[in-house]
Amino acid sequence: MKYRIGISCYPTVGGSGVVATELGKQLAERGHEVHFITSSVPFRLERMFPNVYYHEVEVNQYAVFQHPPYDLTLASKMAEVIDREQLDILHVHYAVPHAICAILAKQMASYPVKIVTTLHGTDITILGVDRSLQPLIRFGIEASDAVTAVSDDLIRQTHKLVQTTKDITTVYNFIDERQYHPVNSLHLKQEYGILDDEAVFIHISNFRPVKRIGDVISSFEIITSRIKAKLLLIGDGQDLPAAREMIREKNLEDSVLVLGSQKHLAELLSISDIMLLLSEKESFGLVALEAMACGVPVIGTNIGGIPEVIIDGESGYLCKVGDVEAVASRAVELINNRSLHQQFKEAARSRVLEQFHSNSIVAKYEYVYQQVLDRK
Ligand code: GMT
Repeated sequence: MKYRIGISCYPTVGGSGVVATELGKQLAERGHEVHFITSSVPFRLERMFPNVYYHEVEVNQYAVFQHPPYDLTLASKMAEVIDREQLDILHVHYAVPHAICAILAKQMASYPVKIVTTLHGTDITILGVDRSLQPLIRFGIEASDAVTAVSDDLIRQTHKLVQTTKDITTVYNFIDERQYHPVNSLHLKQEYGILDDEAVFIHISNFRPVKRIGDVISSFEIITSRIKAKLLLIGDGQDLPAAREMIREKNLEDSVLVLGSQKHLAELLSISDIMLLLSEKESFGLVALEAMACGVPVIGTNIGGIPEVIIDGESGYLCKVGDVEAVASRAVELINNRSLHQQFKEAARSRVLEQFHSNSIVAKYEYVYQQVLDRK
């Protein structure tokens, strides 16, 4: 069956926006008609794709409103698109605000659309602890026709924090394998002044406090006292100035390359030996999957959904949050054991292709759509 599917997400850089956009692109490739309803063109929608349409949510400021009414404008746009395009499914990413907007839109529209909500983590583990938002999140989840979450751990967290018994299905994240695979980008090493005998560590994030950038730098400080290494920091966010300060204080300016937001991640990952993902909250860790797809083992924290992505001792290592000594020891051990490192690289890539392949993940979403549409 081919469906007409509306997708709403935050279109800016961020895991949930990336997953929503990649899903839309893959659904369109499989013959579905996909309508993005977002405040700007999703950043991964970098060119025209057949079967993909974009409906802009234009938020105007009126003197009567104290704040620009994004949620209301979105709901109204959703209702318009549901009826005009006769959407079978409105797939929203985030319980708040997007599921709430979708529920409102469904009430306004005449066409019998079904709402599928995907929880990504930030909407639950950060907003879900805010008592003033809890009832709203619970309502968004319970009034959706189907709810998916990006890890089993996120389902447990949702049931606990939001106090709902709603049936939620795990649908793991995926990457586009055509984009994330090992590439020959050795020239970058020369351009960045990375020597042949230096191990390359990489961290990619939005530099929010949950990512614990301080732990990444502290682990690297220990690592670089034991082996020759460079650290690539990719991304931008509120903790980047503090990270720069820490790098300066620790005299690591020559070995930490702060590269800011970058587009060609497969090239940067392909020159990296190990990724560090030391977050205190992480419902999945899409960057870990991107790294693994490029053959990069990941040392991550044993929290949230990370243990569902990285198999400890096979495709990377898991350490306690804040245990920078353990992270450094594991990293040095892996770099010093070339054959083990090679084994981890292969295991990381195989894991992505076997457990998180886009074909099987997108098929799971199609199955969720089919189930809600079959349910009258
Ligand atoms: O990690 C972030 O801060 C961005 C955030 C988002 O909402 O875009 O990412 C969340 O969703 C991603 C895609 O499902 C997951 O891979 C991330 O683990 C999750 N972030 C957190 O749970 C902190």
